[in-house]
Amino acid sequence: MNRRNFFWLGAATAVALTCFAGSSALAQQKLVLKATDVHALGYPTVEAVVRMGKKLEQATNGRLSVQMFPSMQLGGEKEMIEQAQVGALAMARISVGPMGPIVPELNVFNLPFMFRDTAHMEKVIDGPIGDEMLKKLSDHPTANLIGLCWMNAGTRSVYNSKKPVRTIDDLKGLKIRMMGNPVFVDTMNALGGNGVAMGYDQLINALQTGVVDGAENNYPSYANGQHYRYAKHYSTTEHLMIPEILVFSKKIWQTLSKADQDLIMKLAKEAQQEQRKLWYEMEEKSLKQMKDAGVEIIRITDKKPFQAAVKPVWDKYGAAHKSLIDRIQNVK
Ligand code: GTR
Repeated sequence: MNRRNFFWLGAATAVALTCFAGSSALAQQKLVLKATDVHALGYPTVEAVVRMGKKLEQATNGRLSVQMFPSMQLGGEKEMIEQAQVGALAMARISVGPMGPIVPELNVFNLPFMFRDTAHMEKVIDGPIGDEMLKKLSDHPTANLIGLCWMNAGTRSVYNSKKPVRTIDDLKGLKIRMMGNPVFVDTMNALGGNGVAMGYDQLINALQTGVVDGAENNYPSYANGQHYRYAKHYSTTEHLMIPEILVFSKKIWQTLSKADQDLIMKLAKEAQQEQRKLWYEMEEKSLKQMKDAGVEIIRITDKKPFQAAVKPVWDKYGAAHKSLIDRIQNVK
């Protein structure tokens, strides 16, 4: 080897070494994954993601961690979805409610009285249909989100400030806030009320000022969100059972190694089961909180008139997804 070649070889090795050192330094670089939720610290969905973050930190010796922004600190669910889409945050725990307009198949979960009971819903999200729907979201060409896992959110029932709703006729004339997705406004209108689409972040104010007479949600959101302060009549209409979803920004996901992606997926599946336990505890705690606060809980045992009234909603939103609906209904 002459002197000149020797020089070039040396230079090339130096470049290669620098690149290697650079990429391994990059691999070792700490990454803080920002996560958000509309609910406060201690709420089952928030707690499950916080715990997932701790496990992630431990498994990677602190290289990957999760920073939680609870209580709508980064806005409502619409804003959360948008921020995850552009990579301004890594993880968002959102209801499937506002996801329907983005991935049409997901809207099937948003149909009123879709699931027979909680056990049915859990079987669907834990099974092949649940996996398929997460994949539908992850593969969606413009959603820019990865579906990590599902979470429980109980059943949603109507509450209002005006009067006890005992039958479907009592809903007439009530302005009820619904999540921002036409399927929900149509559902409330079909039930005889006036559905008003609004973000969760605006709801407490709207209840307080009388912009709406009421809303609909599960016990934990109603109790933790302090909605009972303004709307004391809670009627167990149980018209919606919508699972929640933990999404990851595709933009950030694509920068992660396969091993890190697999680890996050694994921990998310664990979070799905952990959240469920926390959920049932929180439901009980919330019901007690409601009773202590003097909420009038009206038990509606005959759901038939409510189910019959939403038939047009099924015709409008379900027709395009008949085979998926059949498969869900056949899950025993
Ligand atoms: C809650 C749910 C939130 C949000 C909220 C709403 O039950 O956990 O993600 O969707 O309802 O009504 O907007």
